[in-house]
Amino acid sequence: MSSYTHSTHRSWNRDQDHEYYEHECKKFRICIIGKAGVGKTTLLSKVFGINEEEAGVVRPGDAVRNGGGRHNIFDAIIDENRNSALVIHDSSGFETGEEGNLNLVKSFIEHRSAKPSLQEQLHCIWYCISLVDPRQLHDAERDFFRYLREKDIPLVFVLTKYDAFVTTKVAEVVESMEDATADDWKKGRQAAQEYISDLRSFLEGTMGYGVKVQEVSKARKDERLVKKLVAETTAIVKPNLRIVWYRAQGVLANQKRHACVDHFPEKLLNSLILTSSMPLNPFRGVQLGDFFEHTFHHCLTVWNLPGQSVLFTKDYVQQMFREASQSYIRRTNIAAAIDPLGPLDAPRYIKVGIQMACDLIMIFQQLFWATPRRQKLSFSDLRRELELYRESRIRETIHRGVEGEVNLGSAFSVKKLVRVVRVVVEDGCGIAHSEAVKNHKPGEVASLDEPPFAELPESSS
Ligand SMILES: Nc1nc2c(ncn2[C@@H]2O[C@H](COP(=O)(O)OP(=O)(O)OP(=O)(O)O)[C@@H](O)[C@H]2O)c(=O)[nH]1
Ligand SMILES: [Mg+2]
Repeated sequence: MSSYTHSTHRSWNRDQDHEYYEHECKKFRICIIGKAGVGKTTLLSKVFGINEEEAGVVRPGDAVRNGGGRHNIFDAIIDENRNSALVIHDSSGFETGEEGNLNLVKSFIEHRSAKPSLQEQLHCIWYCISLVDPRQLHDAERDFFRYLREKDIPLVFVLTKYDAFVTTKVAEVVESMEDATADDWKKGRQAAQEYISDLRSFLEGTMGYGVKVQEVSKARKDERLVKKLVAETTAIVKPNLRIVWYRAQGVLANQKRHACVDHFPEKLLNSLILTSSMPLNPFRGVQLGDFFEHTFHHCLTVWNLPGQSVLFTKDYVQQMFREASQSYIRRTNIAAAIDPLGPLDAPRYIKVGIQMACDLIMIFQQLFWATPRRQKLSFSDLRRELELYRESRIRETIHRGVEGEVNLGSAFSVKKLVRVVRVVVEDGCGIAHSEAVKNHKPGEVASLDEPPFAELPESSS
């Protein structure tokens, strides 16, 4: 065991962190509306890793019940273990012509709008319309859209089952689906897009120009559509809620990565600088351990991986992360306690701290990519990924990068250190990208649910 064990008993100050990352708001509150069977539950599980059957339901004025089951829109669906940054309100399916249902939704929206705190208000609405639903939009729904238009709540129209819709378009022109050529599929997609653009014009007519409309599907090949939905939603989420949204969404690693760097707690860097530069400070090693622990919690907060709240509470898990980052740190640690040089040598300790921070961000990203977000992270996944990281070229590159960037000119400025983390992490992503491309076999992405290259700048198309 390393010499850090003493610091693992120190408890992390939750309240402070909440204050820091979440301002007045700890959870993103989203409301999803749509007729029966349009795919609401499927979408929620894709984007947020939430399974309604497993999640807890909070009835107003009631305690948390386990096992969702039947619920109505007033119930708050919460699953701390899978996604600690999210509250869902699901309208549950209603049938065409059931005006009563939309009135219930309306009274729910009124009820939430009247809440005094940001935390209790609705932060976003996804209104789902199935592309393959023969049921047309009816008058009550159109009235409801006009009602939503007057509300100051970010709203996206989500057109579901795009995959099935394209298939029906292809089926309209071929004798049998087996005979469909690549060209037929292309035409099918074109026809689908034409229909969507008509629907968009209609919605623009009702809601005003600039209304957000995004088609999605549950098919793996259409993952980019779900990503677009997340990106579109980000664009309209109120700025003071963005960080909570970044935490809640389980689709875009780059949002989480940037949030992790841009919101790196200044307090932490300040104390790293301070303790490193005190001459003859016998506690530098301990303080490096604290720095690690707080950075670890910062990553946990932002990456918000499914299952982390159960898995990561164990001391030895943090220990495993430490070893993946700095299996050779003990020497530095001992040297830190006896080194008489003080400020002159401080960059070296700051370097170790910054390397740990960059490692953690890279490891969390790797865990995010490697475990499909609908699955909880398991202990064996974790062990495998940490092992991979430890042996990877990425760690080497990161450490070398920090060596090069941290010097007497940058080591004592919080701003400059954040910049170092940003530059080094982006370089590390470049390596991750090229390795992913190298190892990527077409049609074999199951183990890499989300190929990282899909969202790195080099491959944005
Ligand atoms: N082809 C296709 N099927 C989908 C898609 N999304 C959902 N489905 C299927 O549609 C059915 C209903 O999906 P759910 O997610 O349960 O729909 P829901 O809106 O939650 O339904 P209620 O809870 O009854 O209101 C399931 O069989 C899903 O597998 C999609 O994008 N494409
Ligand atoms: Mg459902």
